[in-house]
Amino acid sequence: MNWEAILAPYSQVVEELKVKLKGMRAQFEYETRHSPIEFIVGRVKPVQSILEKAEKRKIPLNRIEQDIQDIAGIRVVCQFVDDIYTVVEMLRSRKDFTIVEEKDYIANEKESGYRSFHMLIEYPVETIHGNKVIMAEIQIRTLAMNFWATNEHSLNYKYKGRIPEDIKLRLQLAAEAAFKLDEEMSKIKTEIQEARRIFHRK
Ligand code: 0O2
Repeated sequence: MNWEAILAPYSQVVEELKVKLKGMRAQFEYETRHSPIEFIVGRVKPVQSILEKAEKRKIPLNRIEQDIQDIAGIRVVCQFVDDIYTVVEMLRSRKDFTIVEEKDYIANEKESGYRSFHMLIEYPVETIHGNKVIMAEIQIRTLAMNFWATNEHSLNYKYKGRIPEDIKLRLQLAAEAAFKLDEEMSKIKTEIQEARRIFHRK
């Protein structure tokens, strides 16, 4: 398989979405006193991870583009939980892509303790062969949720998906602690935002 050719439109989508979301972030900074977006990252799933996911889920090679929905992935990281829903609303009102599915793992956290809001979109991109609709996954989470998920992801990698029970339990407790931190920070949100404004004026 010519992976470079297959993945080229996915890279294009990741780059376009990053530019657009960064544009939204900049506009928020000019026009309002607080941007709901802290930072944006994006990646195309490495070929090795695509093949591993396909094998795990018994997806044949000719179905990879349809059945693996996060080959193009964008992550939007926010300061506060309610910023996540502001971003979700903004994405829902956009006309440049179609939302296919939404998964709220904040209201319904995963058993692991994972929290994030996932949006699956269909994004039309122009290629040298014409228009192609590419599926992409946008993950929206707070800094605390991102800290937890990054660490849990590393442990999952280390233990090849079989994290020992005692560490699993610690991770679940850590997920609750991270969520509590988000809740506490939300309660003093106005204070924090004022402090950030004073700091940036200096
Ligand atoms: P990578 O390396 O991040 O690309 P499923 O995994 O079957 O529950 P599904 O249908 O693939 O879920 O989609 P879902 O639930 O939207 O999850 C896809 C992505 O969300 C994952 O991609 C992770 O990035 C993230 N994610 C979901 N659950 C967890 C979790 O418990 N812990 C962490 N750290 N991340 C999670 P990949 O392909 O697994 O991995």
